[in-house]
Amino acid sequence: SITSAKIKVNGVHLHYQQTGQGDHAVLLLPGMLGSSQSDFGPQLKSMNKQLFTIVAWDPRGYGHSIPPVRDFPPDFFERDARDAVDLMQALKFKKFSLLGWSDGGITALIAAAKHPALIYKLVVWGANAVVTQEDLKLYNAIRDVSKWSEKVRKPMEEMYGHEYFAKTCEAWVDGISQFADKADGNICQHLLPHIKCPTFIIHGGKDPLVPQLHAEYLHKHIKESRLFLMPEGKHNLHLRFAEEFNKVVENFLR
Ligand code: TYC
Repeated sequence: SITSAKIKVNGVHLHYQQTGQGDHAVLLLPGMLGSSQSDFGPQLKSMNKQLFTIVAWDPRGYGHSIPPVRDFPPDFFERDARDAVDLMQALKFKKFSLLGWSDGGITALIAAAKHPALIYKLVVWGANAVVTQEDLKLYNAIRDVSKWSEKVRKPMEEMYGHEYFAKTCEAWVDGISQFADKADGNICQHLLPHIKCPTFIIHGGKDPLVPQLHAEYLHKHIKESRLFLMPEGKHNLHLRFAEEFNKVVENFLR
């Protein structure tokens, strides 16, 4: 069974889902505007519950962790990283692995770099440590949510209502674009050398949102990392190819 609960962390009532009885605790971190419910159905359902205790969280301002309204100060990824680690500590997990998708991958990279003693292993996919000029164009192409595909837009509008969804998407584009003004478009590249845990980087060969150079960059700068390409995968490879994704991730974690 999958339980759903809230716990107060850093002044915010964070929502999470939890399943499994394994000794190995893992936290699943969703992408921009994502939540445990929208982003991790196949992982909560099908990952091995004897081996793992699986927690999936809704970052503040996303999913069912509202209020607060989501905002994007310059340190929003660091804030998410602190919330994520503090959530797992509040739930009494001493050491755990992080599985982060896209923005959740960035959060996981920062958390692993800042808390090496707490993180056992790290898995990221569709993540990036820098923002390039090309990325800026891609971000601006999704600013207007009426241009999103029906398939991706509908669950978001059901979760948030049209107005919150549209506003938060625009705020996200402005928020992530802030990094392009920094030297080298840095988000967390300076932290990558501090990641000491075994790291598994997955990338979809057909990801239209995050160019493959980001995965290669992460692999180059994270010492204990392995890069795995899913040639047919797009950005949502863990949903579209859930069975293969779960299998390779479980093999890496065990
Ligand atoms: N980072 C977003 C996420 O967390 C996905 C995304 C990447 C959106 C690039 C737009 O141009 C973009 N799911």
